[in-house]
Amino acid sequence: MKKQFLILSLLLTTDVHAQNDISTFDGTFVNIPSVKVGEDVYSNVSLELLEDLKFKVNGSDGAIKTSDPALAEFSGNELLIRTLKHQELIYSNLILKYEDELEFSFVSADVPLMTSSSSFENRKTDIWIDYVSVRDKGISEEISKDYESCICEYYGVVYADFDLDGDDDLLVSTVWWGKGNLSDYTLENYRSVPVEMYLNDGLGNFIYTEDLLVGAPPLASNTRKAITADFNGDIFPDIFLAETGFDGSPFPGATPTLIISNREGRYQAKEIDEQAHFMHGAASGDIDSDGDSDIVAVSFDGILLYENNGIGEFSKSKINYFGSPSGIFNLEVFDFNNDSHLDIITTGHYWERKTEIVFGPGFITGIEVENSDMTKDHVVNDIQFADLDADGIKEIIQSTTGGEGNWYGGAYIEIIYFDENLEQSGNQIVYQDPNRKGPIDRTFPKWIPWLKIADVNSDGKLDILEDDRHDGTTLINNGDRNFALSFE
Ligand SMILES: [Ca+2]
Ligand SMILES: [Ca+2]
Ligand SMILES: [Ca+2]
Ligand SMILES: [Ca+2]
Repeated sequence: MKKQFLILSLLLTTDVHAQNDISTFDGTFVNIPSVKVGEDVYSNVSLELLEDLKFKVNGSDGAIKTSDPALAEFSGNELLIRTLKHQELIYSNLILKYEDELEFSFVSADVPLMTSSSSFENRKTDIWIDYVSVRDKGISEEISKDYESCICEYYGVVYADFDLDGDDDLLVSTVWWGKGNLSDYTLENYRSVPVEMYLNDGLGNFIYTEDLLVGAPPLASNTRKAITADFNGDIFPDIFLAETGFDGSPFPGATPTLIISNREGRYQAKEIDEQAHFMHGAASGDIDSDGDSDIVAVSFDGILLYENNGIGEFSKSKINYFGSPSGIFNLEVFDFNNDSHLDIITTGHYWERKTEIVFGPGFITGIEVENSDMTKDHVVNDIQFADLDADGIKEIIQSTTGGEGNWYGGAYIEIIYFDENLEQSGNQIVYQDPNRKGPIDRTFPKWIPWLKIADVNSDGKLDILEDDRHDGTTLINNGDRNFALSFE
């Protein structure tokens, strides 16, 4: 009888979680769907607001023994409520101190940085850092030692407020190239590399941590792009890694990795696709306008859509418009024509396939983007969208480098202008250095994998930066389409 009751409670509790897995405050009552107390988890704990920010326990649906993570935790002295929704506001890390007779007093709370469903929007951050120096030397040396490689080249960089304390933290996913001269880069030697998470201490320092991970850091197989959005709708930002796997014949691919939060804000790798793909880029956004963040990815097997069911479970299909993905290596998801439907912008080996803007929600029509003569034989590494000249129309800002015959030689930044009818109206090369072809140990400037658009000198005009401050290419926007080059 007792056992049956337990199973029943478990079912009921699970059901409650699925429907409403966030703590809420309606102005009088705090409802917490799950509170961990020792080895028990209480469901639907209700606290009533008294005067002077004091709360009194109003009741609960009872407790079950479970090791499942919970949304809040009571230590005996303090109640930690990890996230709390009050009308449209979200609070995090609320601490209530236990007084007596089931009463608590409010101590503190944070306001987290909010995560958009658009991974492109989530690239924006106040942080501008040197990728090389931010990494913990001890950690990177330790990892590198095991892997006989410097593991100092990385394209997978995500800024997100993982601990919900109001500042952007960092996740980096490096690439294993063996000794770096490719002499030992074989399928037999090839290694996946653990991701590294760093928490912002609020003073500009990034502290390596494994505390927010369940178990050992997830391994990633040649991450070519990392994106962030809250895929399971629990406020905690999640991560998706577009991985190519071994970057050589026979291009076996890798299964893409989702690193997703649980109720305690701890992260775990989850496979969302059992098929291996050579995946070189990805972006997320609410493609089907049902409120959650879907993932679009570039792979040798086509342009893939992973449609989210709202709790971070995905079903895969192919976007037929693109046909063969040949020549496509990166993409963004962005509402380029401003009709409130997200569009997919693909790019890569420009000489094989031009950059295309394909319009949502149908993805049956698109337009091609013309590069300037100088960059027609280039690899387009990154595309950004911003209104730099303040005419109300967004430009494409792209980073390019050498293609066939001069692979990854040189660094170029180009702006592509459009008129109000979305007709392309001009191209402007604002930076070019054909000699940037640094080695993977970063002792000499290399091509530019990622751009950053930000008002770096606080004059109200958006500037163009290299996302990695290590080489620090900076184009200060002086207005009237004039840019002044410097290096930070
Ligand atoms: Ca943070
Ligand atoms: Ca999440
Ligand atoms: Ca969706
Ligand atoms: Ca659109």
